[in-house]
Amino acid sequence: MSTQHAFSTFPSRFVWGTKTAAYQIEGAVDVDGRGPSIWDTFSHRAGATRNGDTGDIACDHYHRMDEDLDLLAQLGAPAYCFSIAWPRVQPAGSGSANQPGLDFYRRLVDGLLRRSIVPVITLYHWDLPQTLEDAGGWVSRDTVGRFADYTEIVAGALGDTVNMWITLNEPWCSAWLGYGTGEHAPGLRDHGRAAAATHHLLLAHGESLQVLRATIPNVAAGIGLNLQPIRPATDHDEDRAASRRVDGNLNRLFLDPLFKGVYPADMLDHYSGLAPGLAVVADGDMDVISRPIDFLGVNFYTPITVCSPARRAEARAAGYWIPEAASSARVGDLNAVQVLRPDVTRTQMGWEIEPGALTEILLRVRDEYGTLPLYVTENGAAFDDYVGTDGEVRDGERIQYIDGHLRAVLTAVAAGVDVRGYFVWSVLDNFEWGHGFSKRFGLTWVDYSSGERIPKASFFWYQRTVRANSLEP
Ligand code: GCO
Repeated sequence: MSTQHAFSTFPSRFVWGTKTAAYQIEGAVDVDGRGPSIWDTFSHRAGATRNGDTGDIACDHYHRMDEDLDLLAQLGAPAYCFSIAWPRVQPAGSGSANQPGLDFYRRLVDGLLRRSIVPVITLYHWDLPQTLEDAGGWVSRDTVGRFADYTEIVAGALGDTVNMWITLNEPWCSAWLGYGTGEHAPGLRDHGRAAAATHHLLLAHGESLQVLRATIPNVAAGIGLNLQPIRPATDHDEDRAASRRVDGNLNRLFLDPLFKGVYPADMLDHYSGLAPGLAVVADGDMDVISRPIDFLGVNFYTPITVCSPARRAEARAAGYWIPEAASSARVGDLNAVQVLRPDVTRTQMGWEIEPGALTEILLRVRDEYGTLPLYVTENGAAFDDYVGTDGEVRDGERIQYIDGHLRAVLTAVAAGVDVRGYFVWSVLDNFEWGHGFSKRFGLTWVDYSSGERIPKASFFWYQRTVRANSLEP
């Protein structure tokens, strides 16, 4: 499918935005009563992150908020999606609110509104209060109730001026990177716990949704999922079966419960022998999880191609490159190996660049899960940016990446998909989890030693694109 769509102008009410996350940009991890999160614990564990980087300071956004609000105003994108750090609001994950923590977000929202920028809140972007993890974290059903209580506090404090809410960002990452592969906090490697965490995260989403609707009249509430087309390296049954397993774990394990109220049969079977696994599902849970949402946030970066581990030689013969480290397609028990196409450009993350795959996933959601409004709530790329001798950051690759994916959005829109908006990940270079500060995704360069912000060429390109609501100059 061509991503070069005939039209280059976006729907008249298309929402242009950027996105960040608390632990990745705020810093100030022990300021104004904030308690420790699982990422504070994990990032300080030896070997957990590149160079031992932590979010202790990050972009120091907590202290540089006004400067960053002015940067957002200069960019001109009318929406900004940020996440609330749960441990700023409830330092131990339960009990009464930490008012200074809430006050920070009140100032942030008021600052956005004063600059005519629409605030969009993500309630959970992976920074679970450590105290709750000590009590079982997302493997424990109790955390579901704690998240509902936390939602009530934040919605009560900010719901008068914030209408668009995302309950969870990428629950797959929280569950499978956090409890399955150990790449993310809390750094556990137990697929049975990851499957149970999957369920409790989805349940927490459903309970949070109910609280949002009870607290905020006419709220627009949704969830953000990382979705990717998963393709077999060849038409061989074993490769097709491997891609189906990865698709089941990454996409359908979340889409099916949310939109169909059931877990996919192949995944129930795949995880049936694990404990606690999906045995934690209780009567009524699936009704809670599948409560209707007002929009789905689609976080998209790259497609994945996989082969059966037994067919590595055939995959190589078919022209694929198999990185030695690719022992599995992110989750070991899926019995799949990710393969790369040598002729496809990759970002600094090693992610293949194929804008048409975004169109593919948007069409799939519409065709298989429903015609609800979609927002591309994350799309962006890391490249080897640098500041030139003239002080400029010329990131033409990022411009090309975003341009291509916006054209892919237009292709989906022209096919009748109700795509309402697009958020660049991210407005600032920031802490890229296990990669530390080694991967830069921002439209703005951040000098992590001085804190200086330098808008990159892509910042000004996006500024012009937003202003024109079009991709043509
Ligand atoms: C994610 C997270 C972001 C990442 C970004 C780049 O999708 O993993 O939402 O926190 O930083 O996507 O990986």
